[in-house]
Amino acid sequence: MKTIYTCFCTEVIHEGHLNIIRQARNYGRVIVGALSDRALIRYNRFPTIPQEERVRLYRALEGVDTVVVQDDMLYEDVLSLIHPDYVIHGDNWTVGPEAAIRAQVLQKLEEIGGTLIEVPYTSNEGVKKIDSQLREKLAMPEYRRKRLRQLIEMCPVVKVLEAHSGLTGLIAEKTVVEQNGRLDQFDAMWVSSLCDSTAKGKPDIELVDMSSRLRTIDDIMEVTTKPIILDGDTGGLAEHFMYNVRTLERMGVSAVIIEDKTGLKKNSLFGTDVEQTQDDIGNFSAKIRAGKRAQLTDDFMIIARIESLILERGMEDALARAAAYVEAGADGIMIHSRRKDPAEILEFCDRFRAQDPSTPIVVVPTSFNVITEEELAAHGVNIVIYANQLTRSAFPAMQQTAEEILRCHRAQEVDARLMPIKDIIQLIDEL
Ligand code: SPV
Ligand code: MG
Repeated sequence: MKTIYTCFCTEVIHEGHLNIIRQARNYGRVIVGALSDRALIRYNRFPTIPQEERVRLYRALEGVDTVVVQDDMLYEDVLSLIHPDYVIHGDNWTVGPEAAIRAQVLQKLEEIGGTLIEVPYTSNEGVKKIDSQLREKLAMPEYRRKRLRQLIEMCPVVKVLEAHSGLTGLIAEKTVVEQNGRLDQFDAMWVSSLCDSTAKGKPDIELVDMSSRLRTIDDIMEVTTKPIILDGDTGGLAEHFMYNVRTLERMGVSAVIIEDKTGLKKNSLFGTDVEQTQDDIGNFSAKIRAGKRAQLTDDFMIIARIESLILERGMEDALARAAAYVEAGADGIMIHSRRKDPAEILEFCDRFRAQDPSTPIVVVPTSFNVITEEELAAHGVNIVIYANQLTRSAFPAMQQTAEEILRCHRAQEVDARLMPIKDIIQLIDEL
């Protein structure tokens, strides 16, 4: 008997999936691939039920003979393994980033002598409703909050993009690229103090207060589902930090990163060009402990940021602080540097990993931008934050447009490089 293969990544079975199975049965034994969690988070959307449960869900469907796990969004390995006579898929993958996956399936089928069957994609009100309900579920605080910890477990490296508004949040949420057939996207968002302040035309000195920062977070949360890491600056007074931890946790923020500075905080990228004071280990550890005491769930993370390299206090100081902050309960360590050469960051990561194999390490490669995510992961880094590149790309574009309109006394000259009006009015999905 012939075999037919299809890959599912859903956690709710709707008419469209049942139609695929119904059609597949006409060709032979039906094998369903369950896309693994690891592959799913890059391909589509974050799973709210574990891989094993999805396997059970598919296995229980009438007409399904076998379920296998497909561990890569490309079909190469799974098709080599099961050699099906047919692959069946909806016809919605002929355009967009998924087209590359389809092309690769066609190539593989030619090699193994199989045929691709495409059926009209089912899109109706019921299917759209299920889709939007799944998105809403992911936006709920209890799902969003724990997702950062889940990502750290699942991914070789968690990739985080800065967001300071609904619009930048949408870019972090929705940007997907296809490269060599594989799709890629960001995992989480960083609410940067620098960019949140800059967007408000204010300096990055803890002047934009927590109420305003929470408002920014809320704007982002309204339109996204990905987890949020807040740049919590110094965390303020320990007594205030405790209340803020509760608030952030309740909102569904996944982590706050606080830096071991005290007094008037200035942006770290100024380094020693401006006066900045590092907190002492005892005080800062007490703040971490206070935050951890206030925390109610196991999901939320308090990450300690070490400024020793920024303030040129040396590697030994940075490592001693890392050990002390972990001892105080920090759920992760962020190490920062403003050198172009990543050597000191890598030395810290190697030496910290030798003393602590599991506490997550976070880096912000703004200055040391030559290094790739993969290289950082090889030195034990878990989270990479692209902290300000969106703001730095938007500002010059806007400034150039403003200057050119002034020079030309009209807007025609700038129009060619602008987003078409028809695209901007359709940019935001309506309910
Ligand atoms: C921020 O994005 O506000 C940060 C990272 O704190 S840095 O600007 O590099 O200090
Ligand atoms: Mg900051």
